[in-house]
Amino acid sequence: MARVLVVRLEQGLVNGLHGKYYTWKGDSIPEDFSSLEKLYERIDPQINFVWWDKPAPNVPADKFAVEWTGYLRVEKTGLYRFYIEVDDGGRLWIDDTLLIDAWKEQPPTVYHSDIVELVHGLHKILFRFFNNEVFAVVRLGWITPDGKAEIIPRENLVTKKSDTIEVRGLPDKYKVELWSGEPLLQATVEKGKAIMNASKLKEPVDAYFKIYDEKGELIGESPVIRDVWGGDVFEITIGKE
Ligand SMILES: [Ca+2]
Repeated sequence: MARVLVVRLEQGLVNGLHGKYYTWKGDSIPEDFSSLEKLYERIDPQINFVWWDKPAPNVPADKFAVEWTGYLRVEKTGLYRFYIEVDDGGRLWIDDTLLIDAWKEQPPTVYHSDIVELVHGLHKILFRFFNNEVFAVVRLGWITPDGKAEIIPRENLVTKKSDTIEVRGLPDKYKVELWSGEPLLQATVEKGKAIMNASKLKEPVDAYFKIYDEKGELIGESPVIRDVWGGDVFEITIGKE
């Protein structure tokens, strides 16, 4: 088999959380985010905001809601507490468990979660927030096992840049598969690029590529690449045997 050399040109895994900014109509506070109108998206490095006016371009200062998603990177296994400060309401889930439920109109108020044990690695975060009327405050912090209370640092928040993984450098009609024990994604090279739909990669994976020529013959496998995720761009070179 040929040697497959891989260079990562762009990293899909980025620090921060993916924020989706919505508005709603009517007098009741929003419950079902799927019914809200999405106005803006961006990566927020930390959740630590005081807004007297619009929270983001095109988003009104009143009646807006934000959903932040991504992962918490825990470096040390241990006991953690989370806290939020919100005006108006917020709800925090870690690993799909609702830890803080403060979904009401209120002046800036701090809420703490119960103590949770988190193991080293990535933990899913979902944080929802709404503001009914000016002004707005939203902060997301934690108390680490050594007792330090802080806004969660950007280094400890990760999300993905997009839902595609791109591979460059191979001849057209070659096929690329991404494997991690089993085939996860695949694409055929067209106009110098294989573009894989990576929306099903919910978290970063350690994975490798298998490369097939235009006849469908396996010609080589890459070394394992750490933390492959949506937004990654790779350049692959086929070396001599
Ligand atoms: Ca408010």
